[in-house]
Amino acid sequence: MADIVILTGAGISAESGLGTFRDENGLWTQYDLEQVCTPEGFSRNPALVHEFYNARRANCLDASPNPAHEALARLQRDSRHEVMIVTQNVDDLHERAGAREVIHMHGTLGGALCQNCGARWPAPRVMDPLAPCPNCRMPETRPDIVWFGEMPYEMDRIMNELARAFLFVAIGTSGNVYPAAGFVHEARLHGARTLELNLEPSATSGQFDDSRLGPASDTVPRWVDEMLAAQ
Ligand code: BV8
Repeated sequence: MADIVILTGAGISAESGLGTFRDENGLWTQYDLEQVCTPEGFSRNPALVHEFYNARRANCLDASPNPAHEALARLQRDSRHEVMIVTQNVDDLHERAGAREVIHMHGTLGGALCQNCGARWPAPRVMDPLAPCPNCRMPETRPDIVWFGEMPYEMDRIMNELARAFLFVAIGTSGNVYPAAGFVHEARLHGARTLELNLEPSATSGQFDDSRLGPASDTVPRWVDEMLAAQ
């Protein structure tokens, strides 16, 4: 069980070159969320959705973890506390920085799912809407990503960890999307201290005990150094 729960969002991967969603020229200014991030959008135009995620999968392969990802992996490795990382991100930069057991509550670009039979397998670099599912052969494959209106993964486990943690830290998230944006409330309900590390104030900044503004590649290593020096 974790003593420290860390929630990350697109902002932690921004300095690795991966787009955020709601910053200026963010992903939601280039694509219509309804068309590429909802089950309805997928059934209307699966080719557009695969194009959107194929582009992000390619970006992800070209990207590298930044000092913020590396600092969190160091905290997990060197802290005497149990540290759990829950991410809204679908990239694998936490893992490539050495983090362990990362919970991807919104799924991953590296996963594929069959809409027809529920089979899961590692996603190819480029997913094709006409490709048959390796299990049921139906051409209903999709990225294993949680879209709006779909239940995020591992919610029970996340809520259990929030109920026990003494510290909740949110990094690089605008606090617009639920249930992730509600985690700070959940943590406070159970007496945890709460810290936000973000480039600018988020929609939930007022709910955090402490908030440090700045780029994650600067604020996260600094915070991790403090945590490790204090133990
Ligand atoms: C659910 C997929 C229930 C992966 C995403 C009406 C109808 C239907 C649903 C709802 C509704 N009203 C509310 C809802 C719930 C809905 C929701 O919250 N909508 C919002 C918009 C109001 N949520 C859902 O639908 C969720 N599911 O509720 O299910 C249910 C119950 C029972 C049974 C079934 C279902 C599902 C939510 C997941 C949706 N999937 N994406 C992908 O494509 O990547 S959401 C998308 O936004 C991403 O996943 C991302 O994780 C998420 C949040 O974005 P952020 O990570 O915060 O990124 P953002 O750009 O917003 O912010 C970046 C931040 O970083 C900024 O603050 C910026 O300042 C900062 N930053 C930038 N640079 C840096 C930095 N910080 C530090 N350093 C830097 N360098």
